[in-house]
Amino acid sequence: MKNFISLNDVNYLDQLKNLALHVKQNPFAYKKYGKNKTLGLLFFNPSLRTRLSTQKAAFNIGMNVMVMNIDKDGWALEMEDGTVMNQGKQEHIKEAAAVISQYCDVIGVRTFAGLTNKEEDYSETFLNKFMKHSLVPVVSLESATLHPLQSFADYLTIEEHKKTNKPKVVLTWAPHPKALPQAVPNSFAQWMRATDYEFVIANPKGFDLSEKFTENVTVYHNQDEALKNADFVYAKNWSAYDTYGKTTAQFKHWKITSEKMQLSNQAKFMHCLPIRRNVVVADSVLDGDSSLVIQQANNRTFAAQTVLLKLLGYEN
Ligand code: SN0
Repeated sequence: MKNFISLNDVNYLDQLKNLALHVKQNPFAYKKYGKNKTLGLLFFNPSLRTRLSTQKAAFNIGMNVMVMNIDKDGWALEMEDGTVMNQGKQEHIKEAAAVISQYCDVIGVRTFAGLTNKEEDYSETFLNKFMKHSLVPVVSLESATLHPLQSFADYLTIEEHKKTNKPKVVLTWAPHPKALPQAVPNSFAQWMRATDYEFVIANPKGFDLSEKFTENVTVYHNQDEALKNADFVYAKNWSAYDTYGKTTAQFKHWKITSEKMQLSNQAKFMHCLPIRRNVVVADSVLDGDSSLVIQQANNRTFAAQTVLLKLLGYEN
């Protein structure tokens, strides 16, 4: 695997899943593959799970890790070629990416969507520029449009908890006080479409995701209808794609409550975290037996460990 920025970097999903399940049972069996290798993690945005689980994954295979909150501790990076750099930005991405590449064998980068310029976000301007100048494999720690490590962990969690071969998985929009990126739902949709599951999306009118990620997926604008017979309910807020970055204070009734979960087939509740309690989901659901959010977060380690092994050239 050359880079891991999307499901498109995965050749055989079943093989990747089997490796992850083996890694989860034998986390320290691959120690020799990361020996004397260094992982650099660059964060332009906050992180809890991604940062810690990816570090832990690297430690499990014997890698060394360097972490940098590059937005706070680094120089401000210029992205444009040919700029006269006499303003606020001190360093060009060309030198930064090349220099960091010399210290690392794999580089992880987190860059959220700016949510102001759809073209720029959806062409993954920053990540592509970074990869162009990086000399080593790059793993996305959530980019403007995708969060593949999260989706891989979500997929593993569903595989572990499914009771039928073709469970019904519902991705539902949920309310939130802020405008959030579409990366988590885009990515989840991309991975779910690669499985045999029955996958549907529920969101209010005006909140449809980009068709690039939802082709052939049934989209309900009525949440109750979508939840019928669901085996997994994945809640997530996202801001509008069409009226880009817009959000709304309406649709409070899209919050996931115990009553809503009763419409399902005793579904498991999922969310990537962090989650706004009693806005996205009621305490009773999040604290109840059906919630898988902690298991999802645990699987982040094994998803990252599997991806790091593949980026280091491990063949299974
Ligand atoms: C990010 C998102 O993409 O939605 C990261 C999720 C893994 N979430 C947030 O930024 C939540 C921030 C908030 O205000 O609750």
